[in-house]
This record gives sequence, C-alpha cells and structure tokens, in this order.
Amino acid sequence: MALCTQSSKMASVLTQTSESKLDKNNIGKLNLSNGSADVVENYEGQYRFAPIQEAQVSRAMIKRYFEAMYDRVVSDVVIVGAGSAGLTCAYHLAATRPNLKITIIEANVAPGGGAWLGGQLMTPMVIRKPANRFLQEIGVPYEDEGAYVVVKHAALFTSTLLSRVLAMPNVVMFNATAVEDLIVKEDHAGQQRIAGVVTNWTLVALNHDTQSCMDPNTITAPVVVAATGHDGPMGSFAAKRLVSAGLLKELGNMRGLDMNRSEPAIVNNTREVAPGLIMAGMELSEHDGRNRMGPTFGGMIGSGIKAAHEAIRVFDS
Ligand code: 48N
Repeated sequence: MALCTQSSKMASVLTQTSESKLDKNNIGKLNLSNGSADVVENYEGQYRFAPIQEAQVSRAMIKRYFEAMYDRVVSDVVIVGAGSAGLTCAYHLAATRPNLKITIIEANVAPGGGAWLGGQLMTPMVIRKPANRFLQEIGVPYEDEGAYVVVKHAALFTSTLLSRVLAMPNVVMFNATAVEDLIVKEDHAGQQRIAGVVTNWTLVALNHDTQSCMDPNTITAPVVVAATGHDGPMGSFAAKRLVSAGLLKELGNMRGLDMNRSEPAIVNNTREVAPGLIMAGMELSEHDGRNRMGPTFGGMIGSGIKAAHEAIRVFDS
C-alpha cells in the first residue's frame, strides 16, 4: 500500500512541477528575444542555445507534417518511388509546372532507391551521354570519359537531386510511407482509370500479418507515376498490382543485361501504361519485359524526364 501511495505522490509532484514550469498558455509563445540574447557561439565552454520547450519541438513537427498530409490528400500528380527515375521525374515536373501539386510517396526511410552506389557496392556512378546534361542542370560535377561520364560518388548525384527536389515549393515527399494499392475508378466512358493511391506507413504495411486490420489512407490524383524499381521489398509494386487487378494480363519480367539495348528502350517506352498511370525506370522493365542495364543510370534520368512530360500530357488532356 505504502509503495503505491508513494508512487502516486511522486507522479503528482512530477506533474505539478512540469505543469507549473511548462505554463500551458506560454507553450509555443516562449519569448526567444531575450533567449537569443543568451545565445552564445563560442567554443570555450560557453556555447549556449536559445531556450526551448519540448512541446515546441513536438508541435513544430506535428503541425507541419499533418498540415501537409491534410493538404495533399488531393494532389495533381503522385509519384510512387523516390529512386533515380522518380526523383528525376519530380524535379523536371516541378520545374516545368510550378503550379502542380506533386506528392512523392517513398516506402523507405531513406529516399534514393538504388542510386546511392554505382554497382556491386562500388561508389562511382556511370552515366552515358547525353544524360550528363541533367547533371549539368542540377550542378553535379563529373569526370568526362568521352561517351560517358563518371560521378565520383553515386551519393553526390542522389543527394544533390534529392535536395533540389525537396527545395521545390510545390513538392511534398512522404518517406517511410508505402503505396499499398491503387485507387481505380470507372470514368464516364466506363473505362477503368487510376485515380490515386492507397497508403500506409511502411512499418504498418510490412506488419499486416502481425496485427489485425490496419486500414490505409488515400491520396487522390488524376495522374500517378509509378517508379518503384525492379527489386526490393515492394519493387515493381504498381506493375504487379495491375496484373492482380486484371488491368494487365501478365508481367513481361525483366530480361538479361544489355546496356545498349535497354537504356534507350526504357526511355523511349516510358508511357501511360494504364489510363492515369505512367510507368518509369526499372519498374517498366518488369512491366514490359525489357532488358536490364546494370550499373549505368542514364536510362533512369531519361525515363524520369520522359515521365514528367507524359504526366503533363495526361494532366492537361
Ligand atoms: O532505384 P529504384 O529501385 O528504381 P528506379 O527505377 O528509380 O532506378 C532503378 C536503378 O536504381 C537500377 O535498378 C539500376 C539502373 N540498375 C539496373 C539493373 O539492371 O539492375 O527506386 C525505387 C524506389 C525505392 O526507393 C523503393 O523504396 C520505392 O521505390 N518503392 C516504393 N515506395 C512506395 N510504395 C511502394 N509500394 C514502393 N515500392 C518501392
């Protein structure tokens, strides 16, 4: 008995202290002006930050995240997959159409897909000309080897591209979020068309067999770009879903490696594979049955740019 009174006393003392100190009316209104006067940036043991309350940090995140989520439940274009193809599409689309609400859904905590390394865990990235023009556009230095260029570390390309995409005011990215399904509607002509995506936090999506029904969320959009790659826990998601939803007879399945055949084929065949759904990058190799190209990324860049043009065409039609 004594123990439990002790602990409840403890709890009430804790609450009082934190409550009184935390002054409910003052949360978020902490006057940082004198705080900033206290800010000291010297490194002789005097370094001081402006004061903050824990609640301010939580509210700064919650407010922005859920405002973005609320706003983007209706988007103009949803891009599924933030690999090299999806990110290039997002960049080119956002730069060409700054008035479009572009929402990227990326299943991993870390966006970038397979573009953090060149090949076999080696770091240099090879990009065949003329795709190097995109590197010049976003400011990625490279070594010119004639028919191709080499970026000294793949992460230099991907981090630069990612930072350019996230700096675009009309782009919102939700990473650690998976697309679990497609929204499919019948249009006035009775034709089935993709009208958005069904989402869940990835940790939830990966645990549907450990917990009972954890229903998803939705984002509606007249255009969806699928760029979920050819492998990985949820790779080629949309292509596989088209088959299971009866919108595609069967997967073409990615074929053997042939760089010279595969890269132009992926770029030139990036297209609207179902009404409202554009497919890009290596997901297209699975959808169509195209050759793979291995550790060269110019095809992903070209496919991403082509997908952006296709997205504009479909959105405007
Ligand atoms: O990098 P990937 O896998 O896909 P792409 O098409 O952008 O680039 C492919 C490229 O990296 C290669 O594979 C190279 C050229 N090699 C070719 C070869 O021959 O081997 O990015 C796909 C992204 C990843 O970040 C996934 O996490 C994400 O898509 N993703 C999803 N995001 C949300 N919902 C999903 N269901 C989902 N599935 C995958």
